[in-house]
Amino acid sequence: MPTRRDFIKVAAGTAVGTSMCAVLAEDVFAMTEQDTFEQDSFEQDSFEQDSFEQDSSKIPSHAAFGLDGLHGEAAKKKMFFGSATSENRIITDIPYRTALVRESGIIVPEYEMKWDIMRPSATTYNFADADFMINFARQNGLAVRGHTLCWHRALPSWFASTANSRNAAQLLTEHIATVCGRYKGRIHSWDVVNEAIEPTDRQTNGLRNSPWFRLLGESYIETAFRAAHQADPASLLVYNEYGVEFDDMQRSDAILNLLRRLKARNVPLHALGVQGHIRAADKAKFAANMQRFRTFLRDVAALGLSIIITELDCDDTALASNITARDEGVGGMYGDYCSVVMNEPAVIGIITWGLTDKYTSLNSTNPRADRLPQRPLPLDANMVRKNAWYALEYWFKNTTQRPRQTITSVAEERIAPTHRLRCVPHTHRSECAIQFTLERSEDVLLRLVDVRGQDVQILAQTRLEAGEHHVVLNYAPFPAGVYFCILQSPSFLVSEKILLQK
Ligand code: 9MR
Repeated sequence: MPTRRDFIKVAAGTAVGTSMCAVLAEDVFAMTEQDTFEQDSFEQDSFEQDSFEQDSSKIPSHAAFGLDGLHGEAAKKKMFFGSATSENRIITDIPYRTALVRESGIIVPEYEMKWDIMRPSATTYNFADADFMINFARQNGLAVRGHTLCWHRALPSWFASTANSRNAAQLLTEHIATVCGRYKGRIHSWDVVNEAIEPTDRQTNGLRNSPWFRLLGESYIETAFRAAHQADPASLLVYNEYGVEFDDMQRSDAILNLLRRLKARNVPLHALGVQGHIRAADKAKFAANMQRFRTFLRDVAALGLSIIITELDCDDTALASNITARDEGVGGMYGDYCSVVMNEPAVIGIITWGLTDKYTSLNSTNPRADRLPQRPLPLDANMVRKNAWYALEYWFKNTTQRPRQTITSVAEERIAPTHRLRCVPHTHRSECAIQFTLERSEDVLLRLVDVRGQDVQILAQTRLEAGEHHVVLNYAPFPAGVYFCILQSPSFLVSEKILLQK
């Protein structure tokens, strides 16, 4: 997995400008206000503070902090929308990152919080990648789901030879205390235990014959939840599972019974995560099982649990090559799926497993026979919204409002970064006044991108001192329309939508 160091190498070789190129990889994250870099001077002449204040009211507030994507729609119903993501994509792909921040209110690290990344050895931790994700989220007003504290996959190579029945409980509780403790108060919900049921393994209660089960028996599940609650009492604790949408009821019955046993023992468990890995091939099967799926969700809700759709994507391997037909097939499946889950008040949010087809893990786990990339997600590889996106939007618009927003703080936090970036167009002179404030001396990149996330102009790339900065964009050469102004540094990224009119 690429590290922050890789990012800087990429940045130095490509998009980031001259002053940053001189900075050695290791130094960027360690730079302090004492560092001396030449500072390009910004144009300040034609910027008028008064007119800035006056004009800023014309910008619709929801657009100004990125609530005009799917999360914005979800939030109107006190729900949330988010997606799985990872460090490398965030760092290297600006159009993607712009789309991520625009569409999501919550993110989940696809790799960075798994044992194989966090635990180089039985006694050490790697927090760098998870820290990056948490900091990125915080700086962009996004909530974070933690994934995952206890799973039979993604275990480090030392695990099999080191863990035994005498030390396994200690290993698990120590890991959870350390990781949950470190991120206490910053995680909306933790996938505490992932995929513990597999009836075909023929173990007691339909439990999966996982390393954790072999070492500790069923008690590992309770142990994990209690440890997570102790370390981070404010986090919503989730049992996360797949394969409940259409089965012979063996899986869903086993899951429901596990949830019942946990609740009966007063285990701190707050929600079921329904992964939602669906396949376009299963359209008829899904329709035939809809009622059973609905009943399952209601039975879960009857236990007093919330439900989060945690990993939605739609495998398109069964569909012919034609892109339009595939997008319609996948979008149709999203619609069918939403017609069930959005109608259940216990379902509080939807997370897709990736946001864009560009980074779906399905191409490696289940490649298409024709070798074309799969199209399972709401945005295509160019960040253009597809049928699946519109299906989600439709259902967020048409679902009933949930009683309580579980990530209220996101909407508030999203406002904060905009204090650092404000853009006010002056139509009569085709200029846009851009103002931002830096809390400390940083290397910044300020750019104008179009609605597809393509660069239109680099406005500044330099190291700047702490304080307020002004830039004037002359947009006379560009067509009128909607653009995004993006300000980024190694420690934050903020964007603002601007309507440039002439
Ligand atoms: O999408 C993830 C894939 O890239 C990883 O290689 C794999 C192992 O870490 O995990 C995948 O994500 C899984 C998630 O963590 C749990 N539910 C099933 C997901 C898809 O396999």
